[in-house]
Amino acid sequence: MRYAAISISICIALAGADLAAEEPVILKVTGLIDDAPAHFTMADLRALPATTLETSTVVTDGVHSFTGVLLRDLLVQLDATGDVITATALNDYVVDIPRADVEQYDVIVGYSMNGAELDRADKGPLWIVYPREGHEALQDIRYDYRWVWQLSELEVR
Ligand SMILES: Nc1nc2c(c(=O)[nH]1)N[C@H]1C(S)=C(S)[C@@H](COP(=O)(O)O)O[C@H]1N2
Ligand SMILES: [Mo]
Repeated sequence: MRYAAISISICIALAGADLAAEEPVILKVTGLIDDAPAHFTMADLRALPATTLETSTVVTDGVHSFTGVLLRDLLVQLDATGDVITATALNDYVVDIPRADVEQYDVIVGYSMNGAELDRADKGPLWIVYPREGHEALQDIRYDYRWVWQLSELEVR
């Protein structure tokens, strides 16, 4: 009886591990938030209200449609209190994003481009996208640095 109970719990544990393997965490948020660290899978991000921006980028031709979560809303949802967000990418690229950027502009944590999920081998799975189309001030190298592709972590400071 006891062994049966143990093997059942092992089965449950393995089933849990399997589910976790199917849905990897793609974004970690740390620092000055309510309950750090916060972990998001793609499904978690897709469950939040989505925003779509039509914008040019510095690395592609023409205007593209990007969909993702407003960084402003994500920070509010997490009760973030800091003024700077340090963004880190899978390739260890790190840059500071002033929170004022996301208050002033609709900056998104983008997960799809032209309706297709961002490719991990390219700029995905997450890309910070600024609405540079229609905001001339954003067409500047200072902002280009903040378009973090392959985003993996945000630290609120
Ligand atoms: N993950 C990641 N994001 C990044 C960078 C990088 O090296 N890694 N470079 C930044 C810089 S310096 C610029 S100008 C823009 C465009 O960089 P790219 O032309 O190398 O794509 O992306 C920014 N985002
Ligand atoms: Mo750059």
